[in-house]
Amino acid sequence: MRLKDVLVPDIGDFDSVDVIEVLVSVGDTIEKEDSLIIVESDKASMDIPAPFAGIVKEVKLKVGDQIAKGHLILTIDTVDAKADEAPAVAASAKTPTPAPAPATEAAKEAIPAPSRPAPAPPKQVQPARQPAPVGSHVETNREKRSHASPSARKFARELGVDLKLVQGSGAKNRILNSDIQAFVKGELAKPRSDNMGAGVGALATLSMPVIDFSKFGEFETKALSRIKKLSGANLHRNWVTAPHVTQFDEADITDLEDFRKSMKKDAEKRGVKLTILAFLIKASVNALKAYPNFNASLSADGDSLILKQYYNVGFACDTPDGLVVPVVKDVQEKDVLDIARDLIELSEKARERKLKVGEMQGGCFTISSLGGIGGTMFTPIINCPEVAILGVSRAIYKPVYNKETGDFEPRLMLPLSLSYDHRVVDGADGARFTSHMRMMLSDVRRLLL
Ligand code: CAO
Repeated sequence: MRLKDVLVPDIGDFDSVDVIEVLVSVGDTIEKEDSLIIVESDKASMDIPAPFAGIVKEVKLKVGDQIAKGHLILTIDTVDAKADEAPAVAASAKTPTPAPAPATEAAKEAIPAPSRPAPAPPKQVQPARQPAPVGSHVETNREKRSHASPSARKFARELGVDLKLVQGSGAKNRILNSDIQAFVKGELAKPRSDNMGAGVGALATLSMPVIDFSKFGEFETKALSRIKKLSGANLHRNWVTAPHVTQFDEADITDLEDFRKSMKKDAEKRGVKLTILAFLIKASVNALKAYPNFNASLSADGDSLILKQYYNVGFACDTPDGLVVPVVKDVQEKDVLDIARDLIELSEKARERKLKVGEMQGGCFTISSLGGIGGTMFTPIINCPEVAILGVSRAIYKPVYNKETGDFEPRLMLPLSLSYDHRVVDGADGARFTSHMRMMLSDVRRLLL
């Protein structure tokens, strides 16, 4: 073992400077010129590099210490590492013999000047450092800190930015001031969920790691559509603010489907495509009337319930640009054919990007039908400030036991998934609502009354 002390070099015109970062710890293997600490004066911050390679045995200062020229930074064991002497080694301070010299007798080495002294850089100024070769122990230590100049670090500290989260665009991924600015802009542009405090305190989530996907294979980047960005932010807010419960049920729509098919030709003559969705909208308004808490919104202060006297039902519509929710207005005044007509008009407009803002506003309840596509069940996200949404999956024939005949009969069963906001709706009412829907859809006469 050959121990050498590393002292603070000439730091220019300053009596003392503050230690703002200690970049190494005991046991670290370091190369000559690796940054050891960062110090800051009232004018600038600067790295202090290692004068030689070795293994750190003791660190003699900490963040917040005030230090001056000659102050002991740390002790390095230079035996196992290649002791590449710094050019500015003071002859009088050199260790006369190699190990086993005790630490107290360790040689006092002068070291190169800081990498960026200010205001007047002396001739010992070191150039900006580059990372050590990948795979070395030093690289592992460096991974803990980001590759940035002292001024960029200072800038990040002033803005409260954690450099580990910033992607560098400079040479060898060095983080530039412009990267920090771009990071802050990006963070500010992200949707906030201040309303319920999600994302803060105990609910705070880990930030998503920045992953270099090219390490795993080829890929291409495709920008999200404006609709996807908007609906994504809304869906996220709704998901984290409303405590969701999803009630599942099945409705026997065998008779309804027979009726729909019998009406289909007639409807087509009138220019209308009659799908199950029109009947579902009609049935849902009947259920909303029976259970008014579902036709409601929480007031902005969360202290009361706004019970609506109108019945507007939105439906999720899949478009090439993403999901939109047009609203069928005043359903209580419409028959099934009127509703089917509105569905065609609104979904065509949605797909041609011709929907007006007003045609997507004022909804009381939403239906998301994936029945034309497939699937057995799903849990839809509430379209806040509405308090419930009905998910509909593909109807299939199932054997259903008939108590009167004692036989199993093939019945067309429609899966229903009702997600509701548990702040407003109790579980019992959730089950009552889907039971009501089941009853309405199973008896077409009731539905059309
Ligand atoms: N079970 C079985 N068949 C169904 C069905 C169901 N639940 N729902 C619809 N069908 C049938 C229709 O009756 C129609 O059959 P016919 O041609 O014999 O009449 C066929 O499937 C196609 O229906 P459709 O999808 O064209 O019409 P629709 O009124 O049922 O739906 C619309 C219209 C706009 C809701 C739909 O086109 C759509 O965009 N669905 C996607 C909604 C979505 O993305 N939701 C997810 C939101 S959450 O991410």
